[in-house]
Amino acid sequence: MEKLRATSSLRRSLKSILNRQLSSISEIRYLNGKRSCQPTFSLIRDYKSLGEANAIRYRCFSSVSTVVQRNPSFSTLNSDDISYFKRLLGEKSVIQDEDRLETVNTDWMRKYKGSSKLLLQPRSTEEVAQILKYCNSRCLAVVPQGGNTGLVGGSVPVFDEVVVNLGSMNNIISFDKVSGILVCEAGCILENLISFLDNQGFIMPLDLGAKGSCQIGGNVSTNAGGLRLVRYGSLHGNVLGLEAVLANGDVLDMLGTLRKDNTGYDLKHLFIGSEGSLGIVTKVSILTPPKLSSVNIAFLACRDYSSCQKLLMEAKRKLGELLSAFEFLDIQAMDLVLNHLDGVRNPLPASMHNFYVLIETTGSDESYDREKLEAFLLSSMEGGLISDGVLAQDINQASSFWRIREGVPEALMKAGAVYKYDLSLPVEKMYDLVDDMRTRLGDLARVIGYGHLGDGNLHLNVSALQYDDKILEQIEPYVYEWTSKHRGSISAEHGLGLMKANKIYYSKSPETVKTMGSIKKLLDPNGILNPYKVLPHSLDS
Ligand code: FAD
Ligand code: 2HG
Ligand code: ZN
Repeated sequence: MEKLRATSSLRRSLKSILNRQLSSISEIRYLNGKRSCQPTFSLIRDYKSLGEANAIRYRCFSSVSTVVQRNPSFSTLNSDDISYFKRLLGEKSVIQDEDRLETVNTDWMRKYKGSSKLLLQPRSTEEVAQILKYCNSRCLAVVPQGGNTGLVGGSVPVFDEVVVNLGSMNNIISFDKVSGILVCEAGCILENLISFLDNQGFIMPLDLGAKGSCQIGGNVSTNAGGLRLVRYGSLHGNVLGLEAVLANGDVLDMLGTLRKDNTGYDLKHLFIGSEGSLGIVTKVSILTPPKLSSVNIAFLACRDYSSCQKLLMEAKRKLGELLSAFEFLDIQAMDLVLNHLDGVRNPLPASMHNFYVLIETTGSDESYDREKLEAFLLSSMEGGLISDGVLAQDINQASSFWRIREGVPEALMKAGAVYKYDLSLPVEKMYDLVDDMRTRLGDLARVIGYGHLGDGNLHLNVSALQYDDKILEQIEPYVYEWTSKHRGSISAEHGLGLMKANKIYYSKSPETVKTMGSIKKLLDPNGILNPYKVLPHSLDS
């Protein structure tokens, strides 16, 4: 009797959900190009100098043991270097202005800060090649930089490395409507590519909250995952070719546009995800899927994590090829967003729920897609997996749902200090770590769990009013050991950067790391490219 009553109330609830369904498909066509979460730069921190000229100049809040010495074999800039770069690039592209340097020396989180005295803005591959050739001959260290939205301290200098920002190389080279292959320069901002493709009837196979600032070269160099990976897979599959400049200035033209090409080693993969440590990516060729007309977004509440997990299994089985995003956030993440972001409200206002799931479907047949989604929602409600939910009825509502999910990093920044962990874990174990961390930290800090559930990627964030070593000691190495014990990855999508260069062994065997070191040595014998990042510092000696 109890069960029957519950079922009929769930049916009523579902009916009201479905009544609120997207009324016009055409309204939502431009959804993906429009939803945008510009990174904020409002949080300023005090950086404590460690004092020694050759030790790291700033306080690194991310890892207890990250203390780096400047590599003594690197030269320091002199006036001849500046004159050379001015002759090569022209005065305007050689920047020594303090305010601009402050921006490129500081990362998005305001957590890592270098002290570079020089920013170079090349406009062509040839200029990049000349810069690197010169830097290599002078043993000047270089940091390749895109939109500087990286979250692991990889995009900013550690000491006085020269910053080479690709922002001026932002041309679209070609787009083939038949194959959907886009070829562009590395400095194109992701959101601009999304808008360009939207007009052509295509979409980018990746999308992320930082799209307004990040560049495709940065995306490729970090092998960024984001919100669509569950549907379109990783950039290792979507990037068909690229052009990269090695440390000695050699240009590797691997800018193929072929789906199939088995001629020898596929070296482009070395540059996808190597975070600027092997070369500077200057051009990219990428396969883009057609834009489909029927997009639906459901914002759902679940009682517990186990329901989220079962809902994912059901979504994969019942929505199949339509599923284009499956994201989750816990009540603590929702609470942060509601408290720190203006104009954001919970679309399920009756009461707070423990977990929220955002599901997006994308297809080409409106009535078929809706039927499938309705059947899925109905059975999930009857099965008790969903406790409440709403379907976006127009583009504004759809954007407001995405704003909640994409707004979490920004809300975390506004809340104060944040320790970020980006983990791949078996889905059934994932939230146990969040619970464990809550027990370990008690009142010391808030623990927030959210992320790309569809890809088994947890974003574990620990939020506190200020950075405190007592907090960090409770988190590390516990989180890394926990992840390693479950054969997870300590970097699902953000990379290793400076933050996790010395932690690589938690996810990779010594032999694998040694081979990576040999590749680095081969391609960059002087180690000038993004030093102190990605690989453990012990390999440098
Ligand atoms: P940067 O931050 O400038 O650089 C990142 C790394 O790539 C550095 O090591 C840099 O040296 C190297 N690099 C940059 N350009 C080049 C180049 N042309 N050649 C060689 N090396 C280069 N990441 C995800 O994976 N998924 C997400 O969902 C996601 N969401 C985010 C949301 C927000 C709000 C923010 C702030 C960040 C998010 N990120 C996410 C992290 C970040 O946006 C990505 O890593 C992005 O791909 C970085 O691109 P970028 O152009 O900003 O690169
Ligand atoms: C996201 O998915 C980003 O929103 C940022 O990858 C994750 O803030 C984070 O930890
Ligand atoms: Zn993410």
